[in-house]
Amino acid sequence: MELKELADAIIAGNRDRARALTEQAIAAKVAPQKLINQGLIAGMSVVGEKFKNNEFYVPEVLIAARAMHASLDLLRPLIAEAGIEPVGTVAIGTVKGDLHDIGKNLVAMMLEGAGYEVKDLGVDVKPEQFVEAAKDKRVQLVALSALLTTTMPAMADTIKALQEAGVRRKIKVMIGGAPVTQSYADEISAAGYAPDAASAVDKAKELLAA
Ligand code: B1M
Repeated sequence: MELKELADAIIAGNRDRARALTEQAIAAKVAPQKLINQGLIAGMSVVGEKFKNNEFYVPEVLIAARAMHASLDLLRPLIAEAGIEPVGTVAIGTVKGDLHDIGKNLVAMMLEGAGYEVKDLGVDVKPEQFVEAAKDKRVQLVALSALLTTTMPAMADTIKALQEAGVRRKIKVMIGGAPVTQSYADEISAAGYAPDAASAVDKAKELLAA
């Protein structure tokens, strides 16, 4: 089976086709890892590029992510059975006091599409909840989202809490959200900043490779 067809179905956001192609591939005993790399990740990286270049907008990305999830849902039991390791584990959330989650969800979906295991902590996540999540030894990256200038200080508080709990050394912190900038990331000593969901995947790769 040509896995480009699966990637194309994801790019087109065609959930039924993505599901049918995945079922066919599973029946043909294509390795789940190959399906993930050459189908799901390949498709979602094109989606990410198109989003970055303003060829795709939020609705197209959400529809593509829905198709990706339809395929991933069929693959999950096989991945567990085969003991395939994710490329990394990320704990993500919108910081304390902030209820905006559309951008955070896009970042989470793109990371998942790139092969990361994502622990989504939701919205209004307190520093101590991030600390708790970071204690999980699989978590290598803590990703903080904020959409309000008034909640940006909660990013600094979270970094401080991670430091005080002694978990900062084993994880990297990435921040993002409309009012957030690279200079703010520098100011609060976050390891990385990304302006959009596709760049967040690039930044996660860069930080985890370092
Ligand atoms: Co609110 N809101 N909102 N809002 N809201 C904004 C953010 C605002 C700019 C509107 C405005 O005044 N023009 C303004 C903030 C002003 C400021 O602080 N500078 C604002 C305000 C003031 C408020 C309230 C205080 C309003 C009130 O009640 N008086 C209130 C606060 C509630 C709270 O959080 N405690 C509030 C509430 C809400 C709703 C609940 C109604 C709703 C949120 C629904 C939801 O998220 N489930 C809402 C919405 C929808 C918006 C706007 C219209 C859209 C935000 C959005 O989803 N954008 C927004 C105005 C606007 O942007 N036009 C606004 C689309 C999304 C894809 O973009 O989230 O930026 P974004 O995510 C991007 C990047 O930023 C980046 O990647 C994403 C994809 O490219 N990114 C990351 C995000 N997180 C990242 C993390 C990363 C890396 C990249 O690494 C970890």
